[in-house]
Amino acid sequence: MKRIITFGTFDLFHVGHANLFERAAAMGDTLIVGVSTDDLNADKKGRTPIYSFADRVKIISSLRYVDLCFAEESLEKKSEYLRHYQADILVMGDDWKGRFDHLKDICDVVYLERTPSVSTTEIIEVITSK
Ligand code: C2G
Repeated sequence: MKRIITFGTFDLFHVGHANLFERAAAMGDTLIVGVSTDDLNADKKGRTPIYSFADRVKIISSLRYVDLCFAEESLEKKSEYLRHYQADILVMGDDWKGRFDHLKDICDVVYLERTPSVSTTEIIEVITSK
């Protein structure tokens, strides 16, 4: 039984997120998702997510690719999360390429190509410019 883990904010859930989950789920038997808290996202991106943590968890938990969600409270706690959830593979989009290579002593680390031409930031820009 292979356990796959991934992390992200997944704000304004879009097809890039779905493609990542689809490919990550196909790599193993169980897909576990660490969903960034509102505070962590504010730290990472300098803004509060449009969708609250509770709403993002509700959307992500309802996807057939996803078996389990938990709160990602800090980027620094990754090794703790990987051990706690007994992850075999950490999967991230390639905008994070190299950033988690130090975790390769705990599990495999794989970066998948991002889906081109879609991002939460761009969606916000398009909507606010209308
Ligand atoms: N993603 C993708 N294609 C896109 C947009 C996003 O494959 N067009 C992927 C990202 O590469 C990431 C995941 O979807 O792996 C979630 O994206 P974000 O919500 O932007 O995640 P981020 O806030 O960068 O959080 O611990 C790491 C993080 O918490 C990552």
